[in-house]
Amino acid sequence: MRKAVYPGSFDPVTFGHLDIIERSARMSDHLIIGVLNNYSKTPLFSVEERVNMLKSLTKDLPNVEVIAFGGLLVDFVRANQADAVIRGLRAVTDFEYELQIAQTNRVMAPEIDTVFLTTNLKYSYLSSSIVKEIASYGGEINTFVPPCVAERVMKKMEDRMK
Ligand code: COD
Repeated sequence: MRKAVYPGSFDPVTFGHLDIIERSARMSDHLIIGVLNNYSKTPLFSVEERVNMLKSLTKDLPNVEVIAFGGLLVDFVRANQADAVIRGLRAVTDFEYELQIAQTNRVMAPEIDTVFLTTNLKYSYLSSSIVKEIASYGGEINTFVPPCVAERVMKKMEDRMK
C-alpha cells in the first residue's frame, strides 16, 4: 500500500491498537493514524490528549503520522490522498459492524479499499472499553496498555472521583 489510514477512537490506545499500527506500518509506505474527534460522545481523553499519546508511542516509526479528524472518514482519507483504510478484526462480533462500515464507505468512495488485519491472539479480547472498565474499579491495567497510558488513565479516574 502506498498511503493508508488507520482510523479509530483510541480512547485510550491499547497494545491491540499498537500491534495493528506496527504491522500496517510495515505494509505501507506511509501510515496515517486518524484519531476521531467525536462531538456526540464524551471520551475519557480529549482528541489532543489521544493524538499526543499516539505521537509519543509511535515516535520510532518514521513512516507513521498521527492526525485528528472530524466528519466522514472517506473525506479524511481523500483529503490526505490515501488509498486504503486499515481496520482490526478481533472476533466474529467485530465482523458484522466492520463489514457494514466498509461496504458503506466503498459506496461513498469506490476508490478507497478497506484492509482488515486479524488481531494478534494475545490481544484478541482487548478493547479500550474493557481497559476503562477495569480502571474505573481501580484494577491493574499495565497488561493492556503501555505504562505512560496506564498512568494517565488512572489519573483521569482519580480526578473523576474528586
Ligand atoms: N486487536 C486488533 N484490533 C483492535 C483491537 C485489538 N485488541 N482493539 C481495537 N482494534 C481495532 C478495531 O477493530 C478498529 O478497527 C480499530 O482498532 C480502532 O478501534 P477503536 O475502538 O479505537 O475505534 P472505533 O472502532 O471506535 O473507530 C470508529 C471510526 C472512527 C473508524 C468510525 O466511527 C468512523 O469512521 N467515524 C467517522 C464517521 C464515518 O465516516 N462513519 C462511517 C460511515 S458508515
